Amino acid sequence: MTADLTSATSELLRHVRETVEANERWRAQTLNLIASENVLSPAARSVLDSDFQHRYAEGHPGGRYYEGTQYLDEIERLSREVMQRIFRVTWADVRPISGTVANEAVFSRLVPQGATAIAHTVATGGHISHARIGSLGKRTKNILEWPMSADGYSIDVDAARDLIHKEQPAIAVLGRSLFLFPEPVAELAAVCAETGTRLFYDGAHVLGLIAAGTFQDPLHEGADILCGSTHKTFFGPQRGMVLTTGQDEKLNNTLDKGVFPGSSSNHHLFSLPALLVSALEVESFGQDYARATIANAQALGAALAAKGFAVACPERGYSESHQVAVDVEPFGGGKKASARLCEQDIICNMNLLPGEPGKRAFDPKGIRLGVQEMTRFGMGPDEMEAMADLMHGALSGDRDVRSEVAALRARFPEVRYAYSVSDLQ
Ligand code: DSN
Repeated sequence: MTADLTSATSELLRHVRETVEANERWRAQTLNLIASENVLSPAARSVLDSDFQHRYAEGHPGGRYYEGTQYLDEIERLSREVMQRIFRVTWADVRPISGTVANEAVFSRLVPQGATAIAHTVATGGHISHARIGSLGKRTKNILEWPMSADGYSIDVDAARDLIHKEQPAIAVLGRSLFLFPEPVAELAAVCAETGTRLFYDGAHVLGLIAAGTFQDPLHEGADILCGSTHKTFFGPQRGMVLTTGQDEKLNNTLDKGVFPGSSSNHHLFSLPALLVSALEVESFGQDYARATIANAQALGAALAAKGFAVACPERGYSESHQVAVDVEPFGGGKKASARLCEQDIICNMNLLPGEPGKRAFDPKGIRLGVQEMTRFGMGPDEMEAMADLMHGALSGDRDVRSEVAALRARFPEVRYAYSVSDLQ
């Protein structure tokens, strides 16, 4: 039966569909370099839309507050098991619905009101949930800044040890959103153990690299807790996770309550099967993918530098992650440059660079580039070089590069490092 719609409603309905389709078409002809995104494989997408969309499942498999959850219980149990295997631990909570919600579960239980914390500022790459105006800031405004190396991209370990010793913070927050190099986890773990400081690692950006063992292994280097989102270098659906080694049962129980009822009730069940399929893909293909991603970031950094761009950390090989940071002040700053690139179908974001005041967030010097999505479509170092040339063309003159961008992108239509839909038959 067709509803008797007013013409305005029917026009609006058509507009909804057309807008979704227009985005799909446009995305397929762009180069996406947003460092916090990625794409699902068709296999993972094939289980994304199901009856789980309609259901509730608070609690744990086998211990729910609702009946009818036996099939979801199976998926959740398996998801937990696979994550524990991938991260070589015995405790994982896959229920947080995002990285920030996972962080909230931790901060809300482990940071007493008004306690001392240490974290990165947004300018040195810290996530907004680590800031005074974010999740951590709801617990305490007493957030000290990590002392940094001269280039601003690494923690000054000796100064950080002294700071922890002197201030004895309740929590020390590592991990960032602008994240080029590993954190000194092992170097800080001993002093944190002495001062009773919880060493927390926000691995949202680099979770897929951690899973692959190609970046660092925070929990086995001494961090107490690892949180992350599951849709960046870990190429699953948009969700979050909390992990520990599993050895500290009291900590596990505290975090469990932080997740539920602390920061979520129902947990967007529809996306859990897609997370499970993606996690199995990470297990099968994650190492090759992570190596290719890091090599691509280094290749893009070098190619941009060869074109005259001020890429961060040339003497350190530009990056050991999926990201590259570029000072684009000569092109009018991050806001203007990222807008111009987007007009030309190259999508990235403006970003504060170390040393900039937080109030410049809407007009910073830099842009942040992430190669993880284009790597998933199979691009390699040659394409990074082509991309650098297109960016140079778009920013340094009037060259309209849209058709060249579309031609490059069209050569890589399929998601790689993935199962096919028929593998689920
Ligand atoms: N802050 C977002 C980013 O890094 O893009 C993720 O939450």
